[in-house]
Amino acid sequence: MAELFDKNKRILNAYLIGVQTSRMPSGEGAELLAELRELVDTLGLAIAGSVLVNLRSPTSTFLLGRGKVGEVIAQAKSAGADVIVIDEALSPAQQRNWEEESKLAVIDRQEVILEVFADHAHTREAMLQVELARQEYFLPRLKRAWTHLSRQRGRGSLGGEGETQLEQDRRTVRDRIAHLRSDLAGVRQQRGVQRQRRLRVPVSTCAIVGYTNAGKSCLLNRLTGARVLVEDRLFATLDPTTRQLALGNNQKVLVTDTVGFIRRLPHGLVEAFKATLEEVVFADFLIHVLDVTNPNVARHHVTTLGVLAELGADRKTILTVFNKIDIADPATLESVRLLAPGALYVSAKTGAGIDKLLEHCTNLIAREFGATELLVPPDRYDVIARLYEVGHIHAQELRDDGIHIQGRFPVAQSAVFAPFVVRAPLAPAAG
Ligand SMILES: Nc1nc2c(ncn2[C@@H]2O[C@H](COP(=O)(O)OP(=O)(O)OP(=O)(O)O)[C@@H](O)[C@H]2O)c(=O)[nH]1
Ligand SMILES: [Mg+2]
Repeated sequence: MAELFDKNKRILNAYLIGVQTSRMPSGEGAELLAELRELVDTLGLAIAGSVLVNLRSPTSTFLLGRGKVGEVIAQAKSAGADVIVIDEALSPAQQRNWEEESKLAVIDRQEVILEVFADHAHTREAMLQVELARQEYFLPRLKRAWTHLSRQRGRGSLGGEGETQLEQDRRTVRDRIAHLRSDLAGVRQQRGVQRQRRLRVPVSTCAIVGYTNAGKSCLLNRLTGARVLVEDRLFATLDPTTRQLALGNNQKVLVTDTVGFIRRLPHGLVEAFKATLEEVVFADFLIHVLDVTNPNVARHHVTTLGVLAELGADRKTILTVFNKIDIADPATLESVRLLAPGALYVSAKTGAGIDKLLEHCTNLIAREFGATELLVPPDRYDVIARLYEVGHIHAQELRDDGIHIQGRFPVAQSAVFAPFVVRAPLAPAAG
């Protein structure tokens, strides 16, 4: 949100409007507003004040009723706000109406999240992904009073005579979207090549997923000695980092840290980050990290499972890990127990419970991805192709009796490989 800071070289004041609708569970509006505060703070804006509004029936003009709109604009102005932030998605028309009515910049939760992502993107892929999501968000919003487009506009004479500024802007943004898409396709092809290379290696893969600030990066560092940035701020990580972890029994696993999730993640961002999140989709199993000390941990749990479902990764084996037990009180630990029976309790910070987690991973891999030997009839290349898709093949050899294959295959895919097993993995030691 460079323009918001640069105009007057000072930090701008934001006035936050939380919304509790009748459809939301009671208290959710307040929780979301608290989260919005953190997001806005992460963005570097000062918070001039906030209000939680009860919304019974949304209106198409402003979302809120007219009387309420006048009231909160007056409050925002008397608090010295430069920006109003609304914790609900606004349609382009609603946003424009708010800006015309208040003569202030008005942004919604989606835009805040997009800007936080934009600030935190460092690699080329992340930058392209965020920029694509932002441009798609802006395209229907070019008519607004306050705009991010100053940079594109400065580029000189685009478009022919008689074309309105708006048409020109639309064209600029569309061209930019097309460019971003093609640049991304190039970057992704490269990522695909890297992943293919990894998949050929007979090593299981695991992705660490969870709500933002749960401690995912801290856990990756603890497990693998990686040095991923760990920060007490939202969306510190946007790019996946993969490190190898050596387990007992000579097993290895590649562990990937991923972007955090949040409630009401803009759909465009989920779409844009799908490629990065392929690490999640292709992982053999997931470690779902939850911050037990967060009072909204139950909703974080649901949100993460929801995003996993959106990615098509919700049927994977998930190890649920409650993190930050070093600062949790016993009552909290007891209350989260029901959320995920069988979950593990750790502190990525102090290392407590990590041995147990490693033991679980070792057993899980041995159980679900043990070294298996298969014999496939020589004419069944369809089976071989499927085996490559679902498992890790270390060796393939054509002999007189058929194709001998050694590899590791997830139990969930037994329909594919079980008919051809000649030597099954040894059962793991109990534990
Ligand atoms: N006390 C305590 N703090 C922790 C623990 N694990 C992580 N933290 C803190 O929690 C904050 C977030 O940790 P990160 O590892 O950056 O969290 P993340 O899930 O990677 O967050 P994003 O990348 O922003 O989604 C940091 O301030 C960490 O120091 C823990 O076990 N105990
Ligand atoms: Mg992180």
